[in-house]
Amino acid sequence: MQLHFSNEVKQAIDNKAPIVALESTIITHGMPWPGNFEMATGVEQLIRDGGATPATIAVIQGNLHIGLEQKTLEELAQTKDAMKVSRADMAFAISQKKTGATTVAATMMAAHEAGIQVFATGGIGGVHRGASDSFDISADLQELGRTPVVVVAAGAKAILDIAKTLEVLETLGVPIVTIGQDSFPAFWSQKSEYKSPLRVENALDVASFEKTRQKFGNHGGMLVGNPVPTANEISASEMNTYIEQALTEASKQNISGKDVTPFLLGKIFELTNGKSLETNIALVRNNAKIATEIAIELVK
Ligand code: PSU
Ligand code: MN
Repeated sequence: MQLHFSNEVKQAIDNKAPIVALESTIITHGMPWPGNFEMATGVEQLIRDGGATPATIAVIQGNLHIGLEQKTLEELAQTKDAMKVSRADMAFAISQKKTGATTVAATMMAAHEAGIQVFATGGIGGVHRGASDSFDISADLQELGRTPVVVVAAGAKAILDIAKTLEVLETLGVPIVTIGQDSFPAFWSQKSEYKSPLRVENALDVASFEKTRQKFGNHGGMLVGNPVPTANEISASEMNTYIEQALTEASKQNISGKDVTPFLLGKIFELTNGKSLETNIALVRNNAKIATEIAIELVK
């Protein structure tokens, strides 16, 4: 596949320097303008300041970009009709010359194609509540099962069925390792009621775990759970009332398929008067920092 690299990513690849991939669905479908653009540029800068190169991934008019120039990123953040591109849509978006934002699944796929080993996001997609009827299980999970990229996330959102999400990842052979606590993080809140299968204390431990894992062939992805900072968390009990309302609204309006996650995020943003967005930005930044440390250690 022909990849379109930004200048800084091209240089980093030539120098074998550390690179951190970033997704773009969070920009177009996860947050409103202009907070989405501020988040995206802020996170990129944080990665540079930490000593790595950011590579925001998206499909722009049919070209798969690994790293976006500032102007392109700004345009994408304002695009109202960008496709939400998961693994299933990638080749379609490219062949049909579409502009689309990549999900966790598609970003992993593209990052791996570009030789990038580490990716920072907010939260992964997972098994939706009510999945036994809807069968709604994010392609992010399958991707973690097959593509060798380390994904740093603040866990999975409580809009999902976290217990089933953990079970599916276990079935797929995906290690789930949480940094600094026993509980698997719940996105807006530091702790879920579920135990993380594995625990390490810092980014260096993750890197050494990953280096060992790389000695096995076909090792698939790894999920690193990094809890939201204390100052930015919203308690699970407070979030639960908003989540219940958002879920009720989604079922009333018959929201299904790709629209479910963006709809719920948008509703929760409204219900929290934007507070959920502040938390979302803080946790993505926190994940970018850890991902940068992991990426630096992995190229050593
Ligand atoms: N988590 C967020 N914000 C997001 C998403 C997840 O905090 O915008 C996006 C990611 O791109 C993830 C996608 O890959 O939602 C999952 O969508 P689905 O459930 O349709 O697979
Ligand atoms: Mn889905």
